[in-house]
Amino acid sequence: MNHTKSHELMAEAVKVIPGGVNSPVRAFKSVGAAPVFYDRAKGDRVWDADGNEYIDFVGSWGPMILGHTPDVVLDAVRAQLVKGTSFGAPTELEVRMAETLVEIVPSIEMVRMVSSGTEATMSAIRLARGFTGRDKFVKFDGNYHGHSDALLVAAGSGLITLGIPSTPGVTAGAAGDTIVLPYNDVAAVRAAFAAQGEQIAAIIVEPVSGNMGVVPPVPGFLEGLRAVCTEYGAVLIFDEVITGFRVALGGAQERFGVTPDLTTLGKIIGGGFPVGAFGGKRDIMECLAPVGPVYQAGTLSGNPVAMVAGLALIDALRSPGVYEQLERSGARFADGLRGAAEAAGIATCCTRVGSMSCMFFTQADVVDWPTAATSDTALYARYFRGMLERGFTIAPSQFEAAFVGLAHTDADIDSAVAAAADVLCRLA
Ligand code: KE4
Repeated sequence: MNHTKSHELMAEAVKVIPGGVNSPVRAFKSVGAAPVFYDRAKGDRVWDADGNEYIDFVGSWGPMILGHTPDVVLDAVRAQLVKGTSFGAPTELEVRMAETLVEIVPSIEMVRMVSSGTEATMSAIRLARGFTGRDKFVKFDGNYHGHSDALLVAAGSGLITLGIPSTPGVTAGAAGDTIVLPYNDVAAVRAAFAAQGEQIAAIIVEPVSGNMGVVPPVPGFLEGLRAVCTEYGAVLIFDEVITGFRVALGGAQERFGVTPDLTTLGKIIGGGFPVGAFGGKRDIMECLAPVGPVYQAGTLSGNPVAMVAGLALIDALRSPGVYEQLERSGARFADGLRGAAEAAGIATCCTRVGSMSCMFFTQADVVDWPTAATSDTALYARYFRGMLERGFTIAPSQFEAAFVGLAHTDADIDSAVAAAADVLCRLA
């Protein structure tokens, strides 16, 4: 493939943007390739600046569950653009979005819109601290909840991709109340609460980890977190920025039948526009200004363009059979890759929840960060480059998720599996 234009753009980009990218994982640092600059997309296809066509399994890191530029979203956005792109004042659209989230997400009785997942999780932690009057909170090794200071501790996604153990600029004071525990380890959570439970405001968890690769909750993990939070009066926060509307219409909390006190959302609910949300129990949410004393704000919060895009996308996801199709396509993709690796004699641990999946290049049973970390990232990098050259975009990191959406046909999935088989047998 010819990547001349992408290389030229990268040479210009690095002069004016740190690393040439506006988010580190886009730099392809861990996969030994020069980043590809995208030009356009439709359905499950993306085209780069050189006109190369790819079948896309990144999907903008999750939002493109309908595929790229779905007509229902484009039509809604076009109609809104001429009415106004931002008012800094309340609109009916925000009411309809809030009512939709309240109706669909089991834990949400009230919700506040923001403009990113980072804002959502940062605000949820502050709210939990304000509600309980406690300072400490629990997160899990390998979970990524955006880049606010207190959450950039033992975080996943770009930090583990780039091997950044801790981030300069995050002060001991900012991170000193963050308790990091092993994912899928309820005993460790119980021990931490036994020791200092009266100081712990919240547990925040990815109910299905998507930022150390895909790591499902082991049976009893989410239920255990729920029980401990109830016992100690701590706030259970499900960070469903990835899993929300992905693993079920009502997210992981619907799929696994465990209801948190607060939920954070992002990605899918914006239909590809900048959006985040945090919501939950009324008595907690009403601690937020202007009702209560916990301050949180945002110029573009509830942006009307993002609202119509998200409402159109969510409406499409409510059609009968959508999640059955996502389940089938997710399984077709993940099972196909697993079979290709087995045929090539390459040890992998393949994980999947619905239409999000990961192929870890390890023979370990991946259940947490230490087991995920046994993956051969150099081998993954060779696999990534092989797939890219064959016209398939997958996550430029072993420690991210692959996403299948409604635009992926069986034929496109099968062609990705065939390409993977060809790449993997050359890696063995
Ligand atoms: P944003 O601030 O990037 O919108 O959301 C932060 C966030 C919060 N919670 C979870 C579970 C998330 O996965 C994310 C962001 N996800 C990463 C990809 N794993 C975004 C990609 C990037 O950083 O460029």
